[in-house]
Amino acid sequence: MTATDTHCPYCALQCGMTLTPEIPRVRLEPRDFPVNKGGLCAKGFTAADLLDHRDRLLTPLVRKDPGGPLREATWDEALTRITEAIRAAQERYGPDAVGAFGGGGLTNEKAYALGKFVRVSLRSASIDYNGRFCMSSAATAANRALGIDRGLPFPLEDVAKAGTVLLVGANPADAMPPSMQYLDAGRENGARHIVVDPRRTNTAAGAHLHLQPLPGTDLALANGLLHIAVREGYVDDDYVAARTTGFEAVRQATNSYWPERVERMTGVAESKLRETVRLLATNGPAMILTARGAEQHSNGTDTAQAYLNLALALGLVGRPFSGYGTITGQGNGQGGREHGQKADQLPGYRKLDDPAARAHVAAVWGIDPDELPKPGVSAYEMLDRLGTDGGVRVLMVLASNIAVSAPNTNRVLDRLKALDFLVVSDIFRSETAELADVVLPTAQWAEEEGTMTNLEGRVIRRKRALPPPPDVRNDLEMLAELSGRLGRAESSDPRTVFDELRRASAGGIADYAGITYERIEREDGVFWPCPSEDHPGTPRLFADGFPTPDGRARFVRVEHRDPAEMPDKHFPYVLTTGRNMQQYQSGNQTRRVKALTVALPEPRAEIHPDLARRHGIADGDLVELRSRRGAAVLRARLSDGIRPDTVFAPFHWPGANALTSPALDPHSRMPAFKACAVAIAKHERGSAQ
Ligand SMILES: Nc1nc2c(c(=O)[nH]1)N[C@H]1C(S)=C(S)[C@@H](COP(=O)(O)OP(=O)(O)OC[C@H]3O[C@@H](n4cnc5c(=O)[nH]c(N)nc54)[C@H](O)[C@@H]3O)O[C@H]1N2
Ligand SMILES: Nc1nc2c(c(=O)[nH]1)N[C@H]1C(S)=C(S)[C@@H](COP(=O)(O)OP(=O)(O)OC[C@H]3O[C@@H](n4cnc5c(=O)[nH]c(N)nc54)[C@H](O)[C@@H]3O)O[C@H]1N2
Ligand code: SF4
Ligand SMILES: [Mo]
Repeated sequence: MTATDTHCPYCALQCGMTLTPEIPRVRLEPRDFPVNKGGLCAKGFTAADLLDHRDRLLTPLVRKDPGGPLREATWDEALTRITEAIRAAQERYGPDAVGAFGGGGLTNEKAYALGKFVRVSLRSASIDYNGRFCMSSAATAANRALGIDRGLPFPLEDVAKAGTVLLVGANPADAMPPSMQYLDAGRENGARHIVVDPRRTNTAAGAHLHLQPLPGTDLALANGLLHIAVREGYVDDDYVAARTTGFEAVRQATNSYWPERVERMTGVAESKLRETVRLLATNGPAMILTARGAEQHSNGTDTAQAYLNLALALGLVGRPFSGYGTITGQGNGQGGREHGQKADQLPGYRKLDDPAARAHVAAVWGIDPDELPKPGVSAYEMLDRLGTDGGVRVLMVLASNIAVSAPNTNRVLDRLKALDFLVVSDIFRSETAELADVVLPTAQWAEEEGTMTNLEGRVIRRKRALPPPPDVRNDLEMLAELSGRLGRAESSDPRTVFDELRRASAGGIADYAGITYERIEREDGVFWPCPSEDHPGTPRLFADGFPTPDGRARFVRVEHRDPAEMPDKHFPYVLTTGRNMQQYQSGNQTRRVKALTVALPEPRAEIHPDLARRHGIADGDLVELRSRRGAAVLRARLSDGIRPDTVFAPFHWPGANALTSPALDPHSRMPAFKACAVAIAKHERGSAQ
């Protein structure tokens, strides 16, 4: 049988793999693609196990009576119910009462089609997606500072050439194992890596320095590093003068972040702060990379901004093997935030409130610009208002399992139950699908064509290696059919949709106009912006200038703020949440892979032995964590690698997000997944979750 070159279904590394259909199963082999160079993690290696998994959804499901069970149905019945629900809600409450929640795992074509479906076929403003929970803070900060949000402004291979890398709230050893080859190569050549993480992760364990701050104090840390850089004469004055604006206000703001004070605020020793600055400034080329640990806070945008300020002051951005980047997470986390499934956005990273952007996209879509809705509200705000006056009454969820992954899930579950009608498109019956009125079975990655944009901004091809099961459709087909029933014909052919996306993005920030399926194939991916077919694409940004009105990068003054919720007498510890190597996101896929659940069968809360002792907890005991919003039971894993005032819980199972705080960053509307206050107690009976 023929082999098909494609990419992993999971994270933003988008490791190359080859699939060969065989009887009875598909053979999956790693591929020598420029990003993974033959490497795969345990999730990638086992991804094909889900193609013929017995839990797979094979027909639409419909709930005939409220409270009754989900039963198998035909596509016609399912889609008829959906169109009826849409019409009824829009007649009664207006167009915005029907909304969609998308995902950063969707191909560019599907993300684009979903945004267009909501704006044009539904005429609704109500759309947002799980990237709001993921990338939004770093994206907002990069847009402010650099005029563009491309997670890494350079290929990943540049990391190997950096002399110093500062990783803030990033654990690639677990989140993107094959990417470690670049850090390892750097280290072999004498590079110094500094990891900022409240836990001694596998990434931190291999680094030259590990800074272990209290969660939520990364902004103070960055301002403290800049303070030292100013005092010790490390600021690149020529670069600052020639290529930036706004430094003076930032310099003044950092005056009060003297090292002793920053040590008190963060818990990081002054000597380590000084060593970090010295390495960044003198052991170049130097890079600063942030990920969710720094960004998923009620001050996440300003925190990312503070690291951008530091990178600009040291003259790193736009120099070879240097700069600032954010490590994008989901498979299409980058492309998914460029083409219109975000509440305020049109394709090509255009803004929905920009008249010129509206005119351009409306012309491609063949409508009047006035017919385009206004920007809608962000993900958690939309969820928080489901079923209320002015809120969404009929919600379509594609590629997200919000019942597990949204913050404050007890509230979100209440709101989902208050909907008139919930539609979920998924591969499996997720916790969210269990609440739906209609569940639509969708094709998996190996069964569809499309493009994805990886963490480097490299647009790559997802290719079909085998057909989906007979009664399973992909989301493009589903959206086109639904749109047709609502009176507007749309294509379900990925190439046709991609060509339309190219036109819609032309001239925008994320310009895909010159990218074709053939070029992607020939060139091992094409980096955007790529405005014409004879343009080589842009692997590296900022060498000559910034896409801001005056061509300069902007410093933005930022000040430390305490996390929205601080520990107190009743909830004395900080809970932070994140990832384990063997599970992916809400776990709806990876909890069904035997090899992965054998390796990690249940959620484990990481607790320092001192804290455990205080509460009579031994390794392997069940513990109950409680916050103001809910409780969760997890298995204790004692580790002296975590701060004694901090508990870490993975969110791959229901539970962690019953605890988390929905406090939103004021700029990005990112929830504070990485810091809330909890109490802990030994749990005597029952099982984890
Ligand atoms: N195995 C696996 N890999 C994944 C995923 C997955 O679910 N599983 N998901 C993918 C996605 S969508 C994403 S977004 C990426 C995320 O990739 P990462 O951001 O690397 O992963 P996280 O575990 O969320 O957070 C990283 C680290 O931040 C630390 N941290 C917590 N609070 C703070 C804090 O206040 N300050 C600092 N400095 N650090 C803190 C945590 O201890 C954790 O080690 O991973 C991608 N890869
Ligand atoms: N406490 C806490 N919560 C977090 C985070 C954290 O660090 N801590 N991280 C946040 C982050 S960074 C992220 S990215 C989110 C992720 O959380 P979710 O958005 O829940 O991500 P997934 O679990 O990947 O959900 C994707 C769903 O879509 C299905 N799916 C896969 N491909 C397709 C497709 O092509 N079409 C359709 N229709 N369905 C598909 C999968 O089976 C799965 O059910 O969680 C956020 N929540
Ligand atoms: S690192 Fe990411 S893309 Fe690579 S195999 Fe693992 S999950 Fe897949
Ligand atoms: Mo993410």
